[in-house]
Amino acid sequence: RTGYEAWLRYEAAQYGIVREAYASQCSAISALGSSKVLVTAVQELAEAVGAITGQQPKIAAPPERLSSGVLIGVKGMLDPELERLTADDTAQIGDEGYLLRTLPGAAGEADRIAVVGGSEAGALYGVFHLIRLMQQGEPINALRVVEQPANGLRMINQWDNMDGSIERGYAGKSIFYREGKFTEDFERVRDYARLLASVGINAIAINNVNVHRVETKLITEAFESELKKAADVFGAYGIRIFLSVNFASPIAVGGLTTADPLDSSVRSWWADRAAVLYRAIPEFGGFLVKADSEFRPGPFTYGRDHADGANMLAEALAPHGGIVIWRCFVYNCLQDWRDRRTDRAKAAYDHFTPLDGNFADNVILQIKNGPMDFQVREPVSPLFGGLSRTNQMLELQITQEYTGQQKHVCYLVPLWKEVLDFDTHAAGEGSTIAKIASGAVHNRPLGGIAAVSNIGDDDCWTGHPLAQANLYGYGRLTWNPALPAEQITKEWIRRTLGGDPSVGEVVEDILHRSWGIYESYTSPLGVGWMVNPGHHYGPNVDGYEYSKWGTYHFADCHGIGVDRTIGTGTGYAAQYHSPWRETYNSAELCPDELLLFFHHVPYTHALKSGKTVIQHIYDTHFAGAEEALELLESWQTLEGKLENGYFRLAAARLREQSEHAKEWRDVINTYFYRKSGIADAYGRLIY
Ligand code: BDP
Repeated sequence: RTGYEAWLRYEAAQYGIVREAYASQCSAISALGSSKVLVTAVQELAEAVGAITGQQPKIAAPPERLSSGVLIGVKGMLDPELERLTADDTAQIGDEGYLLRTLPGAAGEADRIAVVGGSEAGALYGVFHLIRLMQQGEPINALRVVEQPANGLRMINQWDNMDGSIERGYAGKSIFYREGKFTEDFERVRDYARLLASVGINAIAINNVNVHRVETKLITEAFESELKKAADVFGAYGIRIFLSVNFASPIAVGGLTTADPLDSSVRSWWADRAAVLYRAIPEFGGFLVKADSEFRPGPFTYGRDHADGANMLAEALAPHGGIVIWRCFVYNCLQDWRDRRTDRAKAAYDHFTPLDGNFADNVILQIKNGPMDFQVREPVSPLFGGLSRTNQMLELQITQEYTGQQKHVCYLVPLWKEVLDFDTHAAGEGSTIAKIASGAVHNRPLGGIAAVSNIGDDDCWTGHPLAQANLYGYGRLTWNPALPAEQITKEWIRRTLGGDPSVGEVVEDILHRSWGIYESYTSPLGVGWMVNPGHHYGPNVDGYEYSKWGTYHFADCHGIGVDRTIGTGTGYAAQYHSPWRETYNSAELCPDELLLFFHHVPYTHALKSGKTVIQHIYDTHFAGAEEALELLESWQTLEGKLENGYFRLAAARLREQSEHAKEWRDVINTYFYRKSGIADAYGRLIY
């Protein structure tokens, strides 16, 4: 299956001398313990070493001790000698961290490699690090690596429905469900767990946040055995499972007449549910909740606020160590488009900042990166800067709902880096999103990053083979948000496509240009949307303009953009700390790429680049469509250098992208030419 192995594709090491070195350094593997995650770690390493070196390592059965080879264990549970030799380093690792260290072997023996985790999962991450080094041909003879994840929760959200469909899925059907049931064959789920664990993911919500009728039953006994199975499969890779729950479950499956979070029968119903779930699955993670949003039920029905709702569930889960992840994607999706004072962008902040400090310690608020909805360009959600006494986590979207639906290549790592590095100034300089989400800025007990998955049962997992890089990069960033995008890209290429530098250069260039190119031929200057309603693919400038969703551009014959300033506009800019508030509030200071998100300006408004808004629109759309074609052309130079199926799959998508980019260009340029009546300075418009 083309692309199925993704970045865990093990080629024999290129040079004999390297192969030999790895083979002798990893000639044997032993685990100091026999728990299921350590067993996984041993198997994974053995498989990788076998494939990379051509020699199968010996696997020592515990408690047999090896005098050379790779020793895998958990800090505090090693033998006294190893404990002593690694103590300096392991003192620095917490729960999921690890140490990789070369230690001298016994007299006359070769060196040993110790992989010591702060927990079993930590040891597994250490093993995957070692594998990563070998896939890249790096030396492993003098290792001293100490790693600790920046985020406690490194999570994936599946938007899978039990009928087998995936909301916003662009890579086939669910690998989890078919026709209202769990799949019988968990092999593919296991392979997914491997991919996720290999980049450090430790949590997964296995059903859509929009919980329909069948999925509501996931918390009942009806699915207990399948849930247990899923939990075991993921558990063997150190990943906890979560369920998205329906806030109205007490009514829908509990036979109660209310779901009021302050009602005692409701509270005890949820407590019983939690107890039953945890009896079956002691390592169950908890609940993910979308409430009072896009027609989902929630506490508002009962005149309660979201802290009441979240805390009620938190109380049910707390005795079992479970957590509630409560989404902040809450806004009025039935607004009056004629009323320019309402602003969807303000909603999350307005709903949640008054509740800061009211949430239980085992509640985390999950906040989308931007205030709207995963557009190609948005400012960072101001809610991150508006909460200091509440656990928060960042929500990203790997699935490319608004960024080309895995037909277009759009490498999102650079976008995510911008988000993570954004300094909110919430607690002075350095209050970046990365540090707020991890909990570091406000010293919060819980935090992390979640993202909507982009995989399905498609052979290559992600529809577009290059979209695998987004899943990979996402995982790497949850572990360490400070990793440079270029490093992530290089790693992914090397591991997935091998070491041919002429391939690497081309693919790296394609990935790194892709977000900018996509942005340039789609909606301009941060204004967003302009897509076909419903499925969200392809251009439709007024698709959402006169509808209730709160997603407008306000283009008329004079100008375009949303006035979100403090004086004349919706006042959204006031939700930011200085200096962003002033920066965004001023059309002169506002960065070009976000101008139309914050300001309504005439088409003749001069950007910092010196161009007018209208000429910028024309230029970027002409250039973007041309560059999309260049992506295809440069991919075509790889023919014969990649596995043929893989090559053709991506080529077909890039061809579709280049065609579709022309459609975007023409629809957008024509629309604005007609609206503005201003001709292109270079006479390229023929309509
Ligand atoms: C939007 C999607 C919709 C999701 C919603 C959400 O269009 O399918 O249900 O977000 O995040 O991006 O809940």
